[in-house]
Amino acid sequence: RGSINLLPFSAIRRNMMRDNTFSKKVFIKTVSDNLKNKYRKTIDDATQQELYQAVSEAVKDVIMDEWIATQRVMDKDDPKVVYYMSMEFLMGRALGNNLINLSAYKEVKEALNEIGVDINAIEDQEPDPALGNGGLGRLAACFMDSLATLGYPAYGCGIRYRYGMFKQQISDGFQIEVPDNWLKDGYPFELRRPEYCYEVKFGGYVQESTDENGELHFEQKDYQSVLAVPYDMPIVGYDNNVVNSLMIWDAEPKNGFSLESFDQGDYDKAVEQENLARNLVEVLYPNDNHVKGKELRLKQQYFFVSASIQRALARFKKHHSDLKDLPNKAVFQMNDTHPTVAVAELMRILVDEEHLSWDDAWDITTRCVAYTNHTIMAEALEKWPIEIFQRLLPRVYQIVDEINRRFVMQINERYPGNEDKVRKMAILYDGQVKMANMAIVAGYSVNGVAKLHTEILKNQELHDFYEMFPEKFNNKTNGITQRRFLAHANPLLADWATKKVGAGWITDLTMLSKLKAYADSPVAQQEFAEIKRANKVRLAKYIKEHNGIDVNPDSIFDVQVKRLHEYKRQLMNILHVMYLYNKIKENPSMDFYPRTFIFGAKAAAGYRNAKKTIKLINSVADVINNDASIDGKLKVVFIEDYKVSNAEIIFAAADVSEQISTASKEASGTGNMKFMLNGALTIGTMDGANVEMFDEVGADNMFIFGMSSDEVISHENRHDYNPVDVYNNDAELRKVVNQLVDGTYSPNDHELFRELYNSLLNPQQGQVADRYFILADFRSYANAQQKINDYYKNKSAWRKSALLNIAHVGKFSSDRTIQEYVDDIWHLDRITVNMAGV
Ligand code: GPW
Repeated sequence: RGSINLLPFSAIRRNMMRDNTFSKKVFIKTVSDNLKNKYRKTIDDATQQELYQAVSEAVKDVIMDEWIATQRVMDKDDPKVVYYMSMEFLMGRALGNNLINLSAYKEVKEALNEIGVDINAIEDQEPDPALGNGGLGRLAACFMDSLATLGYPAYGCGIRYRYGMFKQQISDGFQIEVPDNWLKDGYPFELRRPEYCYEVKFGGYVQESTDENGELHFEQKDYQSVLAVPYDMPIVGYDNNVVNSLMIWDAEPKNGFSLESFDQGDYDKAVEQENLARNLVEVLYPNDNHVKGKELRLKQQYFFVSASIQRALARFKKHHSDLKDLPNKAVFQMNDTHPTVAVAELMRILVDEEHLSWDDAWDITTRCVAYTNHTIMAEALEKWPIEIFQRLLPRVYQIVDEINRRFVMQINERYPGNEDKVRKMAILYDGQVKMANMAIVAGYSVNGVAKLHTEILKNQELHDFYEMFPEKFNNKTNGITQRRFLAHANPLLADWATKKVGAGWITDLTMLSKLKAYADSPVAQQEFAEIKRANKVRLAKYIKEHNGIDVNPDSIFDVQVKRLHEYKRQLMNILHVMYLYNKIKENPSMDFYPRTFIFGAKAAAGYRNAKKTIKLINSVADVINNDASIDGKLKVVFIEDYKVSNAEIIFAAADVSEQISTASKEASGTGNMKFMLNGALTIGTMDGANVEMFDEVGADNMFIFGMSSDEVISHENRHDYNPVDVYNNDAELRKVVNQLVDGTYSPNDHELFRELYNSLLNPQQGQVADRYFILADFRSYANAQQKINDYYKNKSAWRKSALLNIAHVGKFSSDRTIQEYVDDIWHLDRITVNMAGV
């Protein structure tokens, strides 16, 4: 990369902050200088990708000044820092969001306009850094945004996967996974930091020795190691000069591949070590709410955790010599159990490398780590075979073993002779390392992500732990960032809200409650309707371009976008579409408001039922969309490659938000909040954060249906649910279920959807029939959908409800969530970054 002189733009931007003038001329000059220096091109002959790079470099220059200033404050003030440790950060595109948070989006958009460049087209050049699967990874990204905006010192710690979430192509209705080479053109918003490299060791054995003072030492021998190299991404706070860092780790071979090893006869070992570095961060595991005990996954976990802790301790040591002060300066928040090896790694470093006693090390560790649980799904519980764990991390395993030994003693003290308690709570049991148990035992805080979820943790899933450590348990209901999901995603609605209630909502979402005053206003309702329609036209255009399907922007846009999972019940949604189609065919003049059912979802590559559901949705779409006899009343669209960037377009355009998980299964959900923020009405179960949305917005403005979580859980405990009874007693539902296997949607292969049929009625070995209560909830769902049909016809009532949803969304900002984490768990102080004189 050549050196680029970018000073003019940043200087001008700072002038802009002073006298409110933005020099488009200087900005354009910066962009054209960048094009010249980077590509030997002018604006006229640059490609869109080159323009994107040049614009991003210009923006990065501004960010750099604030980033330097923020790091300087952190160095000087030495505040307590949160290290948010997560296997996933689903960031979405950076350029547009950074411009929003620099409060420079409009100015840059206009400047680009003047040279005939469309900012949307430039933004579309950026790949989505998709270093995450779904909700959990996106939550981490929203948290980073809120931390910076609230001015809290924070590092995100994660992995720089060379391939993020796969790109989804739909071919003949089937999902095909295509590698996502997001780094191929170079990513402008990352900074390689080779000066903060660390070694991470795998395998070998532990050598014990005694020194002259009679003290025991443990040393890992004959290991393979890789070099962890961090790349920092700037996290720009909203209009406050604060720029935090996301550190994502790349793996490099320690010495490169050297002939030296060959000479020593260690050729094989050198090859292995080289391959380890190459494979380690190659790809994100594409599973959501499901783990497979793959050795490479554990390697990834230890790799980023060890490197992050080493960097955190190095930072700490710049200011401190006594590690007992660590809990006052650092907290490690573990995003689910994926980084839980942090507990043992921190212990290892404190005991083996810093020579603290076990008790001192344990005291420090247990005041530095905290754990967030994101699911009660059994298949998402991480358990590693001891054999793998011990072979890969021999010294870390010894430490886990000792943590376990001491904890089991504690259990026995409290519950003498109660082997059941040991069975359920021990960290090592049945040949397995149970990561959640270690996270709870070591963590000083254990939190769920919505009220209902936390209650289920306390009363069911983690009840034994709750009984032992009630003080650890707390709730932190999830939230989302309004900067991305309103300011950036929906500029029309954002501007409208600002006109009505001022711009305060950008950093205080509860300000939108002032919109209540407009809910009954015919003018406001009309304005809202026009904005919603414009956003529907925008999505219709996207669908036309990507799917070739014409959709009617005056139909109800009914949307379910999220990972494909049986508990999320996309199958129930499409069965209901099939049901509606049957009804319209039987009675073409029935009362029916035109509806477009929109789906977007990626299925884990090996998840058969999920993939079949995608095929079913596409097959149903083919039949319905091509049936001229229904007069376009019903359309079905499957949006290919659902990701953060198209999510922004989709949320803005939705009328109806489908949040239909089996009650008790969706820990929180966050898409539900993004729809609400954009004025969609929710049809949903009393699950996850839906419950709290209902508390905020009220029964009149939401469509609730289905079994409660208590009902679901008691059926599960009593094993007394029989879907065949439901099937036998509901002729219309029976017809729909039969259509899965009678060729209606698969004329060439009647067996194509047999597995889905079987999952409902005819469980295969080891399965439970209709595990997610689709048939049980179907009628109640159909009734709620009927209510939507009727309600939408009353334009004024619908728009009023939509406005009330927006007005009551305040609680669901991740700013509120982060403030609660800070108050109850992290105890951080805000920093202020002043750019005057820079
Ligand atoms: F299984 N979530 C997710 F708990 O997106 F680890 N992926 C996951 O692997 C897990 C949870 C895990 C989601 C929850 O399903 C969702 O309900 C929640 O809103 C989100 O995490 C953020 O808390």
